[in-house]
Amino acid sequence: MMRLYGYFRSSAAFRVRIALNLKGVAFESVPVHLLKGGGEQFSESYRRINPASLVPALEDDAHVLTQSLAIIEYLDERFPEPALLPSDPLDRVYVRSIALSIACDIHPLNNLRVLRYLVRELGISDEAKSAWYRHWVELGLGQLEQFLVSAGRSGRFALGDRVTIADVVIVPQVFNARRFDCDLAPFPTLSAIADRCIELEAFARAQPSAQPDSE
Ligand SMILES: N[C@@H](CCC(=O)N[C@@H](CS)C(=O)NCC(=O)O)C(=O)O
Repeated sequence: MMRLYGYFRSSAAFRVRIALNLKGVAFESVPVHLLKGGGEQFSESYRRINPASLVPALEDDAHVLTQSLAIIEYLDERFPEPALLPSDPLDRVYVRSIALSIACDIHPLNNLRVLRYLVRELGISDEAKSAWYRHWVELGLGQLEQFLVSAGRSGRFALGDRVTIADVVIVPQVFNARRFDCDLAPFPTLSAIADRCIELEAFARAQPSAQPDSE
């Protein structure tokens, strides 16, 4: 059975849990507590699994896979149904560009290690840290909302009425934004997509509160 090293609140691990559930692939969750004792991601045993000290990592037999989007594409290649990447090249670039705008342009700025560095090394206050967080989320999601609206390609989900990799990445980011009290009113399309997704069992079962390590 595959083993997923993750943390209930990690949005990158959340993406992979959704993809595994959509594919109907059984997996064992191995919690890596990102805060306890300075962070279990820095332990020697976890660094042997992922030298980057980040979750998720997926173990498939003797292979350790890292980077949530690479893992999701691997799962899509190994378990083609239901496809998370559409077949048409223009559909593919569209959903990938949504996924990457979150995974590359929003999420890394607000990752735990970045927030920690701002507070511990640069000495910014908790209020300033929250302002930083909300700034990048609200800017990034605002631009993504605009992108979706101008493209006019969304239906129940980001691309029409079928779940794709775009939705798999949107949902955890919207969850995070809600957790950090970002104002989601300016992003009605993204919020509605996230609300429709979470009604699906594969998404609901992957959410932070449903994880064994949830606090
Ligand atoms: N680009 C990576 C990001 C992984 C990542 O940043 N994971 C976060 C949790 S969402 C983490 O492990 N943070 C630990 C830390 O910042 O120390 C991916 O998509 O897998």
